[in-house]
Amino acid sequence: MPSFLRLKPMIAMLTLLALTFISASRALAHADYVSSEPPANGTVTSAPERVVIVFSQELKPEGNTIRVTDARGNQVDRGDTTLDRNDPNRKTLIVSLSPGLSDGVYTVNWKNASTDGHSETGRFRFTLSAGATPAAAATPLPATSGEEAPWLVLLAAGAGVMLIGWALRRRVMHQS
Ligand SMILES: [Cu+2]
Repeated sequence: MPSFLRLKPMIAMLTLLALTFISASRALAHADYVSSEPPANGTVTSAPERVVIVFSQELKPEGNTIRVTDARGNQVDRGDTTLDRNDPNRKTLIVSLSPGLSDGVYTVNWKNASTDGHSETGRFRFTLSAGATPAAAATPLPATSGEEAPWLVLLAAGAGVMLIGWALRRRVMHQS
């Protein structure tokens, strides 16, 4: 086999490895969703007066928006997204909601601007059900974000490294 052909799989694997680590560091360096009130995919039993979202990084004072809509797409927030002044780390956003929301499913779309110059977007839902027992919200699903969760990327990186190790071993065994 000509030597340049034997180099090809090696280059492909190194490229894959590089891309994996680049995407991993990118995901880890952004202001991602950490938690919220109401919680993502949770059910609340009384009309919330505001939506609060905590992120993983410090945010800029400008350029952040939380938009909350009802099931018909009508805006129910008051367009006053702001940093939570009670959070000295500046990782928390707040938007106030129209009073007296009725039962239903609400969608929260957020966009943030972190101090490292990056912007992230994401979305989650919560349900308002005045008759529901709080136990109904016992198993909230992970929130969806604009990017994969860091642990998912790290898992992919680990799998990639294992795959490369396995491929290299195969190559060595074929040569001997
Ligand atoms: Cu970033």
